[in-house]
Amino acid sequence: MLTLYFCPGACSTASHIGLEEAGAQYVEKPIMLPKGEQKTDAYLKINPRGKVPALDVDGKILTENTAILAYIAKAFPDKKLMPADPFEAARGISTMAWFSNIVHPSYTHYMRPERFAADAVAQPSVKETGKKTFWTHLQEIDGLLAGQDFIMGKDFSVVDGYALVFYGWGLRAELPMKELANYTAFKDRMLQRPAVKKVLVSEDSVLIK
Ligand SMILES: N[C@@H](CCC(=O)N[C@@H](CS)C(=O)NCC(=O)O)C(=O)O
Repeated sequence: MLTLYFCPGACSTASHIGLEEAGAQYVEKPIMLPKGEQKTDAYLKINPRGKVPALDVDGKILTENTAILAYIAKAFPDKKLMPADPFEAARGISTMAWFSNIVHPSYTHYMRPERFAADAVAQPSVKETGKKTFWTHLQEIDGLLAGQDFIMGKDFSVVDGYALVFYGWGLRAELPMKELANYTAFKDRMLQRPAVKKVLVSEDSVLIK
């Protein structure tokens, strides 16, 4: 049995899309970050780091989008959610690691500057730098999509749901997302996918406003 712990609009949307694209049977457990539900004793028993997503697989917990998405792709091989070629599959993991380690934290600097500078005077600069850095990463993602439909090439993979999360965050940060023509076409292509649409509607995503 699979149970996904997620928050609408958070990076956990990537894992949510992965499960839906896999056609998996799973239970949804929303953890509302704005209400601090990630810090409750009950949730800290699931993920002591107090973060979403977490995926319960038959009573064992997997955290980190990169691992959850790699697991989903392996667990549902018929869906071909990662390239079959070992090098290409590793390249997919590499891109997700970059999303997780570099792209996501730049947005966190923008959203939560107080986590990076205790001095309130320094926080506006942390916020501004985070936003600028996030934008350069979005431009890089736009470049990755030049001449291809999906992040890994011509075929959809679990990496794509993760890439879509940052488009939505760019909209939230009021960045000029329309300037990113490849990324915008990709976002529109993703919205045509019934599984993606279902998740975004259920999460009341900024991507479908
Ligand atoms: N690298 C992790 C990042 C997880 C993460 O930072 N999740 C955020 C939501 S986007 C969270 O749960 N934040 C709650 C908090 O920091 O209190 C992943 O990809 O799963």
